[in-house]
Amino acid sequence: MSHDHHGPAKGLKRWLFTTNHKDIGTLYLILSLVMFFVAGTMALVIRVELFEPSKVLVSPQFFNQMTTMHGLIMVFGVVMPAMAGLANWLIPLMIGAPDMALPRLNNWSFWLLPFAFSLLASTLFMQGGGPDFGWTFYAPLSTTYGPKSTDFFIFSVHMMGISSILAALNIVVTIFNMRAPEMTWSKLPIFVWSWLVTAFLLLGVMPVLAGCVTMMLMDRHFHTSFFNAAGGGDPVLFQHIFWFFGHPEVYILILPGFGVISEIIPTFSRKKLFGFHAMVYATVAIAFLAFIVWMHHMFTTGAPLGAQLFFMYSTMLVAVPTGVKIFNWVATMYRGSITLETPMLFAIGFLIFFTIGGFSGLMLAIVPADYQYRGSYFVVAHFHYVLIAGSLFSIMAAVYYWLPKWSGKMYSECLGKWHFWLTMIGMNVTFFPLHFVGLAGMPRRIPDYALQFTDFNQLATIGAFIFGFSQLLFLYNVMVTAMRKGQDNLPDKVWDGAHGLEWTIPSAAPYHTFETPPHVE
Ligand code: HEM
Ligand SMILES: [Cu+2]
Repeated sequence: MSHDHHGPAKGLKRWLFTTNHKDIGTLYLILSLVMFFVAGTMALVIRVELFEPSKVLVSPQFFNQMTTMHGLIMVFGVVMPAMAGLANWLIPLMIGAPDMALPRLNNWSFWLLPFAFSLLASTLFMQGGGPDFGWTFYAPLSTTYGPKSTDFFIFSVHMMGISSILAALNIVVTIFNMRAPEMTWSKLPIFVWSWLVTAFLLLGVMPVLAGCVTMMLMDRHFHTSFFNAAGGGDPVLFQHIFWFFGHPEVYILILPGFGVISEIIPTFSRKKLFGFHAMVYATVAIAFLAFIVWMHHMFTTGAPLGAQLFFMYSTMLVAVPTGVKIFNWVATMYRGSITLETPMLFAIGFLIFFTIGGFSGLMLAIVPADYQYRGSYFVVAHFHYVLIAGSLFSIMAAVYYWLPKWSGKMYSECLGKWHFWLTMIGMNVTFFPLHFVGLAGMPRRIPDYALQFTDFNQLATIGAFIFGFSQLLFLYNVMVTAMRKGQDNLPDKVWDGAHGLEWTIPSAAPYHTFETPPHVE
């Protein structure tokens, strides 16, 4: 029977109107890569300014705009879109579905983002400058004292929120309804499980963020006083609402990364993932705990002692399921036939540095000690270990791991290894010393500092440049691989230890896959 099999449309229209999960996955990943260099450049501006005390390059006000935009863009413009790109590419392939459940909605979820980020970036050119109140945009900095452009920031956050909610809905519906008939919950790949849990986190907290910025807008223009004590409100209310979103948000950035690592370590250890069910339960437990620890960001706002103790212990409890996961990853590697291709290097880098970030997290959970850490560079060092290792390393591991499947071509291992080692060295030279200047009392978000912090700050700045410029190797390697003509004749199963449905289809993955559901196992 003839069955007319149309490929992608040609030209710009293909990308604007596409409903194909692979195209949309690619779009997300490209957006993320572009924003990575934008936000990375901002980080380098910050680090140049901090090379020496007093003014080096930019005004204090611009410095504040840079720290704010760097954080906002890294979180919303780099990590979240990259994870969404992986979800789009991989979830249908891994569950044996022809596409996402709601393909047209999928196109809309993506295309909201370039508009949201263009709007956000344009605030830097507005009168009064862009957002300068930190990525946490605490009231009253963002309400009473925010620049005019804050309203555009609010609109931009609304658009990002809508995008995330729609994408999360799509992911949940796809996983529930589009699995191949024999794919039971206990056969669901661990990356898909991780994204399912993440999607519920998104659905739980993105509306809270939307509410938060809406209340800000009301306070700014419609004479409400949600966050204004003079009108009967309370700025601490802002922090409760923000962190009820903000803490789960950090797990939104990390859980899909856990899923990636749980796919890669078994492949390059040539063993099954140790403790699959425990891994799933641990993910769910982490997600649950994420909702009850938000106040650990607010220990110094004067909460009752009982509340402080509750949030201290509940925060420390997160170390239990996280410890289970780390134990299982190590147990998977134990006595495996390990090889160290680039994805595995990033996975092991993830394990080591995420563990360091986890331990500084435990330190931060201790209420009495928190009074020393609060607002210092110790916090900055902590969350960069968690985010660079937890999110960025797992995204990069994922790109190296699946790029041959996506493109049909193999990247350069040699360049990949250089990229890994320089990234790892750069990251540690940047952020390890910042633990110490933080403990010694150097405050974050301030363009100037006391003389005795100079040496470590210069080291950190050098590290940041090593880190930043080594990302050009990544860019080059990925671009050359993706754009090079022809194919490399790769087997379906690119990595000999790999498991899962995505390794049963040709490399490169054809434009349409699983039009009839595959047989599982
Ligand atoms: C080597 C790469 C990076 C460098 C050199 C860097 C550097 C910095 C610096 C210097 C700050 C300002 C700290 C302060 O003064 O408060 C900062 C803040 C921040 N960074 Fe990064 N960063 C990097 C990568 C990342 C990544 C990958 C993420 C997220 C995935 C990220 C998320 C943040 C956040 C959320 C803030 C807080 C912004 C705020 O306080 O409002 N950074 N970073
Ligand atoms: Cu938190």
